[in-house]
Amino acid sequence: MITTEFKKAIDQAENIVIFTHVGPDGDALGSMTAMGQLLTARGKQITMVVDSPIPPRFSYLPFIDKVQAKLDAASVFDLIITLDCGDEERPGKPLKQLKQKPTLINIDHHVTNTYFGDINWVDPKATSTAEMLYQLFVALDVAFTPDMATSLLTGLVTDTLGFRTPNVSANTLKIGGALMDTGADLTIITAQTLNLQPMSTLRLWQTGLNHMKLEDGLMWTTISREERARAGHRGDSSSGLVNFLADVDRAAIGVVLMEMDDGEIRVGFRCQPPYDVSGLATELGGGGHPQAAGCTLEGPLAKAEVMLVDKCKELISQQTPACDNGRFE
Ligand SMILES: [Mn+2]
Repeated sequence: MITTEFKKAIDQAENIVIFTHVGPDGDALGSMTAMGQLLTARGKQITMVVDSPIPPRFSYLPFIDKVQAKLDAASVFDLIITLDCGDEERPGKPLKQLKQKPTLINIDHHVTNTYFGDINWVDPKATSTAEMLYQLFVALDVAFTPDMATSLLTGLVTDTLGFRTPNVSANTLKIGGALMDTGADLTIITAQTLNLQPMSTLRLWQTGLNHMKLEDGLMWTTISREERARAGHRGDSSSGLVNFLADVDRAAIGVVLMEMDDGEIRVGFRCQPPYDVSGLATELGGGGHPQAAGCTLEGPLAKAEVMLVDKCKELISQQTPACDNGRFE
């Protein structure tokens, strides 16, 4: 852990800017608002910046109304903290727009992290950046508040899909229990972040499920720019569709290719162990976790699809255990 370096860096700083990744999820926003609360409690001036719209479902998060979409032109900071960002592109434009670059602390759990900070703490075994922050806060002897617990439990719940992913350990549940004891409401967090869906998401799933295909263990679908617009979908992830595809009993890997307004193709990968999609996502310029990763490809959609289907089938044949040969016939 980076307890000593972290403490020294924040003690010396007055104006701290916190970034998380574009297309923020519950771990991104939960971690960011928890860190914002900690630093505010320590008397720091904080600025929280997310280069994307905040999904309305996260409106219950403490401090979420303080998150800005842009940097103020005159901003000067003496410390940068990035949370849940695997590389320095993930915070988007605002990080690049900073006039001077003070010390950057990179706290993240993506196995593909590029260690782009001055102080790096990367723990791919952690279920979430929020779980790492919980450990850091305990080490710093932080007096947890119900609001802090709400932010941290949000990160835990969303990155584990409600404590269901293979990396959930007894310790993850203990941390979840401790956060509930401090005042976080698991029912509200689960309902807001996992159950509640805008109608546009169901329309997107409808389109994606209509086009789904299964070949050689690969379950995939595509969504064109027009289809995405018709569904009224605004985010840059498939909002859980890719999980459905990967969870089909005959699938090894699930993939969604979604064409964005600028013609780029956002790709989400999911798989079950022993399959690992993080290497392929990294090779294609993206990153992520062994069982959940993503990348962005150039269009057109049909060309990206052909290339990706080939690569995924090859990966499945390489990673299929010898005793399972023929499993996907
Ligand atoms: Mn995360």
